[in-house]
Amino acid sequence: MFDTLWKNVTAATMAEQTGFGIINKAAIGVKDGKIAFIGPAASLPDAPDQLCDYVLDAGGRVATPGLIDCHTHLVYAGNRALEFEQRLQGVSYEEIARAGGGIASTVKATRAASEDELFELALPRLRELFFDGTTTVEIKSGYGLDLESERKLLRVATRLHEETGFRIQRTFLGAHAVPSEYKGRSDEYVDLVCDMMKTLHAEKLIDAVDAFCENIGFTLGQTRKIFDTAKSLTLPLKLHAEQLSDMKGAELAAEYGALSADHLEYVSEAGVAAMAKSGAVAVLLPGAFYYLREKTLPPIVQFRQHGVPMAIATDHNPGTSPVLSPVLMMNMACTLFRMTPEEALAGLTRHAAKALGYDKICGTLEKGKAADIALWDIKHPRELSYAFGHSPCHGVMLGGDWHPQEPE
Ligand code: DI6
Ligand code: FE
Repeated sequence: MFDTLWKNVTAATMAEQTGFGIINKAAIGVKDGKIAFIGPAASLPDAPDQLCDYVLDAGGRVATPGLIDCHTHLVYAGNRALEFEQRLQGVSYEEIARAGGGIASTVKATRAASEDELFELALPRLRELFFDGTTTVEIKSGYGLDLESERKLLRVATRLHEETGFRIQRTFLGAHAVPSEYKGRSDEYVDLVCDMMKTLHAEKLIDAVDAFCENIGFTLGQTRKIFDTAKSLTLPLKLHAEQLSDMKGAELAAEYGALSADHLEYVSEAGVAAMAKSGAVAVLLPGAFYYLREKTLPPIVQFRQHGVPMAIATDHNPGTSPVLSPVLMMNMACTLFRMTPEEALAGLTRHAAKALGYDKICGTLEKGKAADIALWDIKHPRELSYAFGHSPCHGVMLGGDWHPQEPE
């Protein structure tokens, strides 16, 4: 009846708004890569051995939906450790960016790297996420900034999916920065971004479109132009908004029906209300907040009051968040943002799925959803936010295939 059957599971289904959706002494049956049964083992129609040839005793371990890292810049070359040192000596992120460092230095290294080199650099990063229970990752382009290089990044993201089976959303972030050859001609660069988008969309390399709306990035008007082009191609939208200042990006994202607005430290209550109305997810990025030693917190209480779903992601990138641990992000969401452990886990599962438009496919443990499941060496899901510095992940099921962290 099932391809795999887990028994003796503490299932944190995240399918309910409270109590982690816990089912104690649960069984999870998997068929054809999907969850075919989830509920108390006592309600199985027969003894486990009668229902399946491959029964795994989970020993009371906690199962959660496979984690979803819904905002990363995973494909790039080089690193920015030198810039990290400079920042410690008092130079700001904005000053470094304006002086041609920052994103531009990663663009230079990335343009120089071959597709194979970029793949070999990105694969171990993806594996680290996997060791932390991750099954779905969003990957943005944006360190190429010309047609050939942006294509290279999106092709690497495509290959990462093909060669690992990870669910990967490929987001075109041509509007990440104005490349040096377009210095002072940002409107012309925006035209190029729109052209690149059309070309790469026709090559089936884009699943969604993002832009960096910021005083060191792109203006509201330029973002609108990019969004109009994306809409004409029926591509889903997301936006880096209000990371360093209030540009009213959240309002724009809401107006265009974007899946999410991300960062949001400086969003106003009007922006929060607009997001609530449009149904956009607030993607919060505690790694970047921590790394930039930001003082202004995203307005968690307002998001709660207005009912805006909050997702959490690593924002993995070499400049402002060189982190590869979603579990650490759960801890930081609690310690830095004062979110609850349940909100933090919802942020990496149910709400992260919504931020990608994948909420029908994954993000909760429910019958009919993908069998993307993380199994943890813990007794209660709140422990995921509590401890950090090691991964309590015992193993991951990806589309029905079981991958133990250590050979069994
Ligand atoms: N916001 C960020 O935090 C990253 N990109 C963005 O738009 C930073 C990217 C970098 O510094 O390389
Ligand atoms: Fe980002």
